[in-house]
Amino acid sequence: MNQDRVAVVTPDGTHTYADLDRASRAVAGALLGSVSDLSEARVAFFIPPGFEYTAVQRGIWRAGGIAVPLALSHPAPELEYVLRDAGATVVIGAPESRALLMPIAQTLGTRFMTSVEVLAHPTRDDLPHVGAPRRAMIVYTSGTTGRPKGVVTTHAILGAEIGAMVEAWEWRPNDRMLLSLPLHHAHGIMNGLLAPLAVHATCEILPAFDAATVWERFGSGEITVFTAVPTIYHRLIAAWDQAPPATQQAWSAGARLARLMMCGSAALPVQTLARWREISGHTLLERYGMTETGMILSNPLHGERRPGFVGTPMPGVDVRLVDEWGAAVPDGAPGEIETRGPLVFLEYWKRPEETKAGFRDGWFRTGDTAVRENGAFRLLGRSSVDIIKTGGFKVSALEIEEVLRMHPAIGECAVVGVADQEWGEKVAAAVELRPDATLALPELQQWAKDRLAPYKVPRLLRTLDALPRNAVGKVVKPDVAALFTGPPRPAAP
Ligand code: MCA
Ligand code: AMP
Repeated sequence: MNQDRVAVVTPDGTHTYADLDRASRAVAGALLGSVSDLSEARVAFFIPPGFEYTAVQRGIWRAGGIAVPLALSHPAPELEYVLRDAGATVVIGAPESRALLMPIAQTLGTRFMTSVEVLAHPTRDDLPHVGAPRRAMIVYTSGTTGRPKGVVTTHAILGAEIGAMVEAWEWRPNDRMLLSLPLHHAHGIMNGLLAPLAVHATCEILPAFDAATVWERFGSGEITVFTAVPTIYHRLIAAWDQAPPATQQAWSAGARLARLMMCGSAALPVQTLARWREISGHTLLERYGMTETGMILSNPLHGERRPGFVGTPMPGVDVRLVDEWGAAVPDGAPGEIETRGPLVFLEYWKRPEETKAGFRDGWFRTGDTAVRENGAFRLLGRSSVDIIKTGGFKVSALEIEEVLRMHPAIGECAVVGVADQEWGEKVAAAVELRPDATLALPELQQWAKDRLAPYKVPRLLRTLDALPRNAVGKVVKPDVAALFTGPPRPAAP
């Protein structure tokens, strides 16, 4: 491979594969110090999407460590939870994160290093041999049970997940990806960053999503591949609609030169797909995956992409639909998606019971329901009402409820997802107040944002005398959701 090829482009500059090799050997040298192998030590990192992120991620791997990406938007309690749960020995942060991370690191006895410091370290050549079965990454994802769980993948699993995408979507060295997703989740990390780098293509990385910047980059005609969540396409459509006609024309003309635009992480509304086709000329390729499984279903690169469908199994992936007892359902009948094969994660970090519960006869149970029609899968929903997808982020209603119960005005509460055009679902909280307490949404949001990631903060609030409950006193979530979609009810005094 020609090391002078461009690997990463950021607003600050252009970085070749040789630069990436050098920088990652520097990071590995800084992390290894006097040892020869990190031997799966967890190294967390809090770095904006860009070249430094990429170099630190590789450096951790080259030193034999497990990379634990942290979310830039998370407040201290969420970061502390991840660092503690992962047992991180080191956390690498951009210099401006020192004030946020240092106190947490001190509490936990974790070493804090700045990205500047590790990248300036002399490069190291005697790096350990890191075999495919080694653990490589832990990505935290919300589940039905309380706090987020660490999804562990090995180098072999990452390789299989990347290989399937490269094959299905025909990644080539002359591709240029535009990446505008956060890099603490699988969509951005795997589909956005690692797939293009695996074939020595170029990844153009934005520090954060911005609709006008994305359109300008499309307008250049240089971008060949793009991937995003439905909320991002919704925002891009809104930005296009507001632009002057000449700008619209230039943006659309450039976008047409791309070879592939993909969507996933949440259901793509058919109207978004249709409108995007009108303004960009692209029929979005919708695919389905999970942090635990990589990408397992995809519409075809060549051939018909059916609106509302997520296609057929990715290369090397087994997918089946089963009833509640694990028996295969016939075509046309709804069933839970189960999958097996080399892409499936190794384990939930330090949670053997939950790992075991996630599988049935060697098949991973996704919790998503689908139906197969003429060979292609159509998603119907999730088996748990307590999982909410908002802006492409998966959040746990139970986790949010646990935090909200700590609010002094809240006696009891129930959190649900409410359908929304822009966000897919919005986080909504129904609460029973304590005697004589009052609570307004802005006040609740202000309180919650110090404790929860921004996308877990409730966007809707109803205060009630009593939550809807069944005969045994259990809160009935569909009835709670109806509070937000039905006619407005008078608030509790
Ligand atoms: C942010 N805001 C929200 C949400 N997120 N409001 C409601 N629901 C949300 N989910 C608020 C912010 O706090 C802010 O409020 C206001 O919206 C505008 O913020 P802005 O900065 O414009 O929005 P943003 O923070 O940029 O978020 C929009 C986004 C983002 C770019 C669409 O949600 C995003 O990057 N989503 C991608 C998620 C993702 O990568 N998922 C992949 C998971 P205020 O102004 O009051 O502060 S992996 C996965 O699902 C699997 C593997 C798969 O299949 O891909
Ligand atoms: P995560 O845990 O963040 O990896 O999210 C995985 C979940 O995202 C899946 O279990 C699905 O519920 C959802 N998801 C991913 N892709 C799609 C899609 N194309 N349509 C609907 N839901 C999706």
